[in-house]
Amino acid sequence: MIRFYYGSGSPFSWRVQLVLEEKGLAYEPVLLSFEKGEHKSPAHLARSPHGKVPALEDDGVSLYESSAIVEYLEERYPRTPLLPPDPAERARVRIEETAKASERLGFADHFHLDYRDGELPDDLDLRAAIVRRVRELRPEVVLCPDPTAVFFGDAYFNHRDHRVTGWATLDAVAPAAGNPHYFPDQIVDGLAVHHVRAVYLSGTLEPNCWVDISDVLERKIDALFCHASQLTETGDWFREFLRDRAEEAGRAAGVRYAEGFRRLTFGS
Ligand SMILES: N[C@@H](CCC(=O)N[C@@H](CS)C(=O)NCC(=O)O)C(=O)O
Repeated sequence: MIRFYYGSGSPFSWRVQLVLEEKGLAYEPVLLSFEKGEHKSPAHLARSPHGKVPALEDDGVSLYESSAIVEYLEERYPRTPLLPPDPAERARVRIEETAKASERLGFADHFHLDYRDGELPDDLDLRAAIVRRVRELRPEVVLCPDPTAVFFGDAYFNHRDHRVTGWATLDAVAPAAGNPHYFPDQIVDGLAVHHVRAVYLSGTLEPNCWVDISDVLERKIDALFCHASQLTETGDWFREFLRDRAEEAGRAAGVRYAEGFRRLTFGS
């Protein structure tokens, strides 16, 4: 029988517990009291050398670190996989999640460029695809990740796909979309050049503009939570963390909740 060591109110423990429940595995939960210091006892330190929860024992295997435990459970007990094993089915789940998020946000439309996770190349094809969308949709404002935001603190750096998306979108917006000498085949196809008025860069370390999101913060969080198969962090604490971040930006903007962007405006 699996033995699951956890602490009260511990989000890293929830992560493992959600997986145990989702996979329908039988397990014995063992609550360690933080107040009594049970997570620092010699017995627990033997399982989890940093004296943290969660930890898991299973058939002679002893593990700590929630993400390692989740990976172990997924591979050791594949009968109820967290995601469909078939890549096409997995892709379908992701597409459905995006559709749900888009609906929650009230988007008029959304589309996929069908690149695989972690494999987005900053090449001519990607720029051409974005330029084509810009020339078709003719937006006033384009939003994309800030590709210059690389290091967030000393424990996280920006995912490569985000950085590539940011650079490719910026290069597509200006000068490409507005210049007939870039991707002239699209002009031959009947598309006209388009000049975007502003780009808002999200996830930036250098915000110069704040948008009041007080009325829509919960909707934003709900939309994020629609991407369930992509989230390793779930639960109320994560919702609270997102609120805290918006509150911090709100202080800079003088409103309750805000989101900071680096805004670039072109022309007059
Ligand atoms: N990276 C670890 C983090 C575990 C962790 O920080 N656990 C917290 C509870 S959420 C803990 O045991 N804290 C007690 C302590 O650090 O003394 C994981 O993913 O399992």
